[in-house]
Amino acid sequence: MRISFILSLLFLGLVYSGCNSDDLTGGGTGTPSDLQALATALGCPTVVAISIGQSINGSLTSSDCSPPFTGDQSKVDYYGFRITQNMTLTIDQTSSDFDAFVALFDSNGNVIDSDDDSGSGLDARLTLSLNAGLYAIAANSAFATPDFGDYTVELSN
Ligand SMILES: [Ca+2]
Ligand SMILES: [Ca+2]
Repeated sequence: MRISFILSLLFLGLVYSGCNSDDLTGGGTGTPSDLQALATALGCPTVVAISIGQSINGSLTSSDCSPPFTGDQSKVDYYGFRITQNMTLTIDQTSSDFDAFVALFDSNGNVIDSDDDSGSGLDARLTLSLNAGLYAIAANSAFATPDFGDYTVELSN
């Protein structure tokens, strides 16, 4: 098991800095090469690593990337993660500044699912059963016009 795990990492050409608890539970932060792959697929230079159990504060501003939704002039931040086993994860995006909208993309930059208001109030929540792989959370606003302000995105299981 351990050997095959290491071999599969070598096969993928991934370089891990060392073992940590995330590796053992099958949910780990994306490596730099993972994040670069997502950035290329999404057409956005900045993809921030997020791990299971982590909550990150961010803000949408005019200098952020545009989402790949036709005719959508809003802005988006991306958060990347890799899971090494199948699992059910929940993504929450909360904001008191704007109407949160969250989407999940696969490693090819294709949208898997999205949510507007399944959290509290206008907050967004996605719960998905995911296969092992590389994913990007899009922290977005709900409307096709720009909406700026602070938010929090959280990945949990
Ligand atoms: Ca931002
Ligand atoms: Ca919403």
